[in-house]
Amino acid sequence: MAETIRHDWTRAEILGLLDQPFNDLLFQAQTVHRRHHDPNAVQASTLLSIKTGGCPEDCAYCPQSIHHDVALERERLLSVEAVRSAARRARAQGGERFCMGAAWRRPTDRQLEQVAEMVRAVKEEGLETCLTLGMLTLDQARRLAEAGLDYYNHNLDTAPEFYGRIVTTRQYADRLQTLEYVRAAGLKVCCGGILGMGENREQRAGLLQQLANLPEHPHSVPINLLVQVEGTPLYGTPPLDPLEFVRTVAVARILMPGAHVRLSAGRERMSDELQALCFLAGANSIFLGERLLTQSNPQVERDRQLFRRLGLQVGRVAG
Ligand code: SAM
Ligand code: DTB
Ligand code: SF4
Repeated sequence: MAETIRHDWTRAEILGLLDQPFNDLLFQAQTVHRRHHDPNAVQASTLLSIKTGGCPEDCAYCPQSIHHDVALERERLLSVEAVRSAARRARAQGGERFCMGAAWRRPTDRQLEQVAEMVRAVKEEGLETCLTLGMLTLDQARRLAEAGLDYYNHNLDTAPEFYGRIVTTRQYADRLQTLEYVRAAGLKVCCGGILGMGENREQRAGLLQQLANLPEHPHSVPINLLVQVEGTPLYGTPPLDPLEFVRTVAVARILMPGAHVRLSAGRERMSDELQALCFLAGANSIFLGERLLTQSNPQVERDRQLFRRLGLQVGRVAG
């Protein structure tokens, strides 16, 4: 049983974990989970898109890229007051962390200052803050830390060898560089990926290997299931076997015992039973609220009923 925190996992070891009989894998993941976390508590984050659409990057999964023909209303950067009221609503729904996302390749210094103001406003409302704005310089990461930002989200998305099939406008190394700046600025890292993009099990192992072998494990690891949006190149990709999704969550839990593993995008199309299996496999965080960035998420009432049935304490209010 892996007890020590490791950063030297080989691809073969990770594949060995993924290949186990399902019951053995889930037992192992749940055992690790219980040593490090309250098994009945789930952290709740809420998303807000602060700048929507018109992104110059060509990520094949994303409805916000200018390279794809998706019916989506573009929106300029929101005002600080609009963000503050969204944060109040999120808090009233039981959210603990407020995550703001912008469809940028990288922010300008002027944009960064505007976003820093939003961070201050959200902190005043009593929520933890997270941002995802694309690439940052070291100086920008430091300025966000000074504004009181808690987390920065920057996903590796998939294995290095599959990355070129998904994005061509940036390199894997660019992502790793921003993650390094974020750590150097003392911000907490939120970093994960997307499953169901046509990758194979070995490539899922490759993503997990990259995440687990970062100099520090990310504090939060969002595991997204691809939301297939009409007009994006990945629309029509053969869906991933749901049990393979659960396996990947379980291995993320085993490799990164202290992290919050987040059952992220794609929950709306999952059955209650599949979500329950993901929690059993060690997922202990979700996005709460009816919208992700541009796509929909389960209704809060459906979530409440599920959490009640599972006896899970989610966010700041009982399930
Ligand atoms: N532009 C910034 C960036 O890419 O880093 C921040 C916003 S971007 C929308 C944040 C993350 O959302 C991506 O890294 C990706 O993992 C996730 N995402 C985007 N579209 C998705 C989709 N259709 N299904 C699942 N996850 C998606
Ligand atoms: C993450 O890993 N998933 C969130 C958050 N980080 C920013 C975003 C999911 C986006 C899903 C597609 C959309 O709503 O546009
Ligand atoms: Fe732009 Fe982020 Fe979407 Fe890629 S994932 S197209 S960088 S908004």
